[in-house]
Amino acid sequence: MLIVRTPDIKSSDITDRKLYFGRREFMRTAGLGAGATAIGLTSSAEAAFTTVKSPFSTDEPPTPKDKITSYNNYYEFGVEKDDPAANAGSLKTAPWAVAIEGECAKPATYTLEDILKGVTLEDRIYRLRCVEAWSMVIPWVGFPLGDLLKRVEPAGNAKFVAFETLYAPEQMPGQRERILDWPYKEGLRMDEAMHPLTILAVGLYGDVLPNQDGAPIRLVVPWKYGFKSIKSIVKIRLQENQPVTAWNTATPNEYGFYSNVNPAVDHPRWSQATERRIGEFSRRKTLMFNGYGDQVASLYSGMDLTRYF
Ligand SMILES: Nc1nc2c(c(=O)[nH]1)N[C@H]1C(S)=C(S)[C@@H](COP(=O)(O)O)O[C@H]1N2
Ligand SMILES: [Mo]
Repeated sequence: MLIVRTPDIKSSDITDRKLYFGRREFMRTAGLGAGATAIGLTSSAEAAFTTVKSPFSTDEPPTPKDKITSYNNYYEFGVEKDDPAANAGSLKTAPWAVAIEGECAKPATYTLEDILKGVTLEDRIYRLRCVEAWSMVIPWVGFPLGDLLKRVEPAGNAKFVAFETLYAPEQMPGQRERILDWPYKEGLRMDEAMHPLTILAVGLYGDVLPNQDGAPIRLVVPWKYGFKSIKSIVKIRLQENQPVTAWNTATPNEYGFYSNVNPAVDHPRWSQATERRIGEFSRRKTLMFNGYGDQVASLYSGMDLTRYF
């Protein structure tokens, strides 16, 4: 077991008392406070999670935390990259519940605390490749989505999983405008959802997930374009049919259901061959399946990879 401690809390992290105590409350109710207390909380250092390392992590250097938390796509809080960090403070992340419904033996609404009870949280350092041709390396804290899905006992006809973000226009200014068909929706095929690389993240850099990164719980599917990794999830539905997704509905010729990272298939308006790694000067070559082909290519054998953008 590896105890992750945040090395130093900046004054900007502790000045907002509401956020600070909100976070403490989350840790306590999620049953995470015990470990934190055991190693001794002080006002200058604080452990948010106890985590284990994962063999799925990349050893590439993580993108600095200030970049990961200030350069975001979260259209519920505005369409500019710095809008989510500026506006997502209005999102109320506690209490939080996720309804899991549809084709399963034990549909249930789980509180965040229920979801995390008995779960081993892992450090998963993954590449994130946005469809806009920029990328980061993000040290997530999370656990396999498949472990949660197994708890509801999926039925044989559960072929897909649909996800929805919270719909709360009073908290999410972007939802007061018709940018997308709210709430944000995404989906995976069942085998993609059960794949060990697919995680639900609740933290990054060993700390509680910042609101702008999808607090309190978001999907991360590292071999697909970033828009598949839906934030602030309140609903998960097991279903027989392929789910309707927000970006595919908005612009079907630009954003497909599969959206596996593929340098050989260009976006209608730009090349996907290279990417800008945030914090680096020169561009990198984009890798097939974002470099996760060894683990996931077999999921798509027999599919025409030039079509499933
Ligand atoms: N609900 C919701 N989820 C979302 C988005 C969004 O606008 N709304 N943007 C997506 C896109 S395009 C990307 S690249 C990633 C960005 O995640 P990050 O801001 O944590 O890096 O979130 C994805 N999840
Ligand atoms: Mo994206």
